[in-house]
This record gives sequence, structure tokens and C-alpha cells, in this order.
Amino acid sequence: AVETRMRELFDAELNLSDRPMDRAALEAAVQRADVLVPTITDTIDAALIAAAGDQLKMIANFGAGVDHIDIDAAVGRGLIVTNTPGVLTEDTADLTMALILAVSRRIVEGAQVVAEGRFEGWSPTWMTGRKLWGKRLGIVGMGRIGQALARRAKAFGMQVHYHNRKPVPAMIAEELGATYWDDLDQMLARMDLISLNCPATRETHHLLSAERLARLQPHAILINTARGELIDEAALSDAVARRAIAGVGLDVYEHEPAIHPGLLGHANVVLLPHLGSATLEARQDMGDRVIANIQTFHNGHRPPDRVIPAML
Ligand code: 8YV
Repeated sequence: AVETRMRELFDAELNLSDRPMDRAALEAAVQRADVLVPTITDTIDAALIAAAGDQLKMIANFGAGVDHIDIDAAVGRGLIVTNTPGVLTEDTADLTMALILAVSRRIVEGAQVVAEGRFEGWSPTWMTGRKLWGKRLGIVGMGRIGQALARRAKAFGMQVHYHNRKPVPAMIAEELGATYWDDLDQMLARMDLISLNCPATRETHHLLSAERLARLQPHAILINTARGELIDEAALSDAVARRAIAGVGLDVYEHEPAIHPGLLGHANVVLLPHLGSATLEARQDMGDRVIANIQTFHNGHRPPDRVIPAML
């Protein structure tokens, strides 16, 4: 439906293959198009922006994260950049909760036992996971998705803690019952579960370095539905191998779609293929948001979801 509307509204050249465009196709596109609609798999770097023709006015990203776009280069060139925040918040928070549950209650492992015909009867100590109620969840990045996760976690009886560049407004913190940690290192050392919900920027690259991973308690569970670049994946697989961490749930990877081989084949590591916003509704809404941004800009107004470097 989004494709149909795009065709109706714009003189659109659509790549509907569901495969990333290759570099040559992207280079050709920036020479022709007024508006580029990339997804996470399209790298819009400074060189590509420099190669753009003067007709290019806007990059209307299909997705919330814009780490695949060199925003400084784009804005320096006078381009308007927009994204699609808000419409995928609840779905990504749902998937984060799903990973929290899957890892702590061994859901994937259990389903596999049944699927492989290995369920031979219940016993009191078999397949015991970890309780969520009363546990401390540390959310790294308290933006829209972090807050939506906090609401869910609170409903599960968890104690919500968070690290962010600055505390959220007091009213929100109170509603979420969330405790602010200015010092990430200290928060990491005291949590039962950690969830990453911040954007990938120069500052957050390898935010969870080997040194920071070492701060986690051995019973801790680490969840990442944000961006793979936030974690030093080699260091994480090392921690998994050494049993320095109890469980891991990932939806995103440092070198997506490649996954560090050290993370594969562990019962306590649940890996998903970047499904955060993968609901029919969210993808439809993301498309509608892209269209709204383009139309608003085309009509001479400020698009609702403009991304400026200061926001990152
Ligand atoms: C998308 C995402 O799958 O919005 C994001 O930042 O990671 C996902 O919702 C992807 O970005 C589509 O371009």
C-alpha cells in the first residue's frame, strides 16, 4: 500500500526487491533523485553525498536510526534529513520484552526441546530460568523506546533503572518509577538485566567495550535491540565463552547481517534477525511517515521528523 501511494504521489523509482541497492545504483540515484528514501542497509556516506547532483534536496529515511547516514555531510550540503520516530516505538519495546522473557525463561531452548522430540516429562529442577519480578533492569538510553520498555518492565514488577545523557523529566521518571544513574559503569555493575536502547553514534560506538562488559555481574542478562555497534561483539562472545555473563538476547549485530561465530550455538544466547520494527502495522506507519515528511517538505513547510546533528 505504501508503494502504491508513493507511485501515485511521486514520480517514484522504487527498489522493491527487498534487497539493498548496490553502490552503483545509489550513485546513479543521487544524480537523478530529488528525494532519497534509504533504509538501514543503504550507506549514505560523505562520498555519496558529495557525488549527489544539485537536484537532491532531501533524505527521507525509512526507519528511526540514522547511523547509516552521514548527517553532518548531508546537512553541510543543505539537505533535509528526516526519519520515522514514534511509529515503531511500541513494537521495538515489545520485541525487547520478548527477548528479556526468552532469555530469562529459556523459551527458545524449551521450544527446541519439544520440536526435537526431547520432552520426556517435567521435573522440579529441569529447565529452570530466572524470575523477572523484583529484578533490576538497567535501560541504557531513555528515549521513546527506552521509556516504552520501562512501562512494560514496571508492569512485570521489575525495578527500572536507567542511564541517559540527562535525566528524563521528573514526571516521567515518577510515572515509570525509574532511577537515574549518571555513571554507566556503576549502573552496569549493579543490574540483573541490561537493555540497550540508545542510538549508534560516534560516542556510543562500543559503549559496551570489553572493560564495561567485565563490570556486569555473572548472573546478568544483556539485551540489545538498538544497534550492534554499541557492543564489542568479539568481547561479548569472549564473555559468553567464559560464562562471565548468564544470558544474551540480540536483535542487531556489529557487522549485520554477519554475526560473530562465537555467539552461535549457545543455549543462553537468543539471536533474532533485526525484527524490532517488523510488524505489518509499524512498517506501514513508517512508510506513511516517510510520505508525510516528503509532502510537508514539498509544500514548503518544515517536515515533522527533521533530524539535525545536535539531536544525535
Ligand atoms: C528498521 C530500525 O528495520 O528504525 C530503525 O532504526 O532499525 C528498523 O526499524 C530499519 O531501520 C529500516 O531501515
